Amino acid sequence: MKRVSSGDEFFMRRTFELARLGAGFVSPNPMAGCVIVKDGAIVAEGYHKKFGGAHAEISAIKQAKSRQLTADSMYINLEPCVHTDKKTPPCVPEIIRAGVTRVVVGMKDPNPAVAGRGIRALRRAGIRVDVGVLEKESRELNETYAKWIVTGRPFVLLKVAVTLDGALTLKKGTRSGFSSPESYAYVHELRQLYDAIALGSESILIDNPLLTARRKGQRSRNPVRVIFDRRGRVQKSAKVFHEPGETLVFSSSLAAALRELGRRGVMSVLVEGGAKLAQSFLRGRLVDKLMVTVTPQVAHDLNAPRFPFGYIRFSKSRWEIRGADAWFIGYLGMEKKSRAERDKSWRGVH
Ligand code: AOF
Ligand code: ZN
Repeated sequence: MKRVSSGDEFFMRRTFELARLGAGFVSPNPMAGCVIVKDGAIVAEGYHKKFGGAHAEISAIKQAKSRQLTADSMYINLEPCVHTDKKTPPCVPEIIRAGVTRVVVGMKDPNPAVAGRGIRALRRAGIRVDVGVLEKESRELNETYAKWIVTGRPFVLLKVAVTLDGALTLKKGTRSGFSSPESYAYVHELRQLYDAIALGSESILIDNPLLTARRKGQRSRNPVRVIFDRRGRVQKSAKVFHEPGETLVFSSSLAAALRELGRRGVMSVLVEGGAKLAQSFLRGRLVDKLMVTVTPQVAHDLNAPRFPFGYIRFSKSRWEIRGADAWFIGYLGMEKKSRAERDKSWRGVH
């Protein structure tokens, strides 16, 4: 039985804030945050700071000990680990030793090496464990990790910006940045969150972008830049090759490239453009999540190119407002149509 109070949700939200401080530095581990509560107040906090470093629970326990406080409850967005044969010792024995009497967990660890074993081990030690507080939010926080740890392939987010009338540029044959400053700031957050940014050769040739993560006042790291260039058109002089961080060029199929990235521990890919690459990802059913930034401007030209969505179907979706823009966020559902029907819907979009 789950007994959840609004206090539980408050403390769980704090674990998300802490977990996010590790964004971009912990992959391919999950983001994890932990708070220790005594008599209804937070007495210690911790988060997973970098890959190979201490887990969130261990940092929080250390902080509580340094303040000579004992814990009664512990909140953590992800089930504590029990498995060995990894970089750090398992958390469960430390939690038991710390004398915690109740553990509140956002979600089960989808890692097949954990998958409920951590929860069972805590319960066997007589600790009350409540699982599933803000579970939906916990899952979204680590959605890229969950896909990669289970399938070995990276989670793919496709991001597109369009005008109110669905155009990709204001005028045919031009490139125009039309999103709001708030949307641009969020794109840099996404670049921090995702392990890799992917672009087609066309975008490199036309825009010559930097593809770095630039956030004001926070530590940033650059994602791996991935360029899909089947015809070898991108020159070594392109700016992406001269920025800090790694740049990989693939001439293979997208599916093969994603498998290779997954093998290298890249658990998430942000596809930023252009329209042709986006279409190939959608067509190959390689997209997990789609974000469309809609700006309150209309194209100056009825011939401005439109986004070639083809036939897609969303399993879940929502809108978020950032500055003047509305962001559509949708998850791609499993196709019910046959392959032939789907291909028919794609015909004519090139
Ligand atoms: C936790 N707390 O803060 C994290 C967990 O190689 P290691 O020792 O860092 O272990 C990585 C695995 O531990 C990872 O695949 C996932 O199952 C879990 N991550 N667990 O209790 C944390 N980051
Ligand atoms: Zn752990």
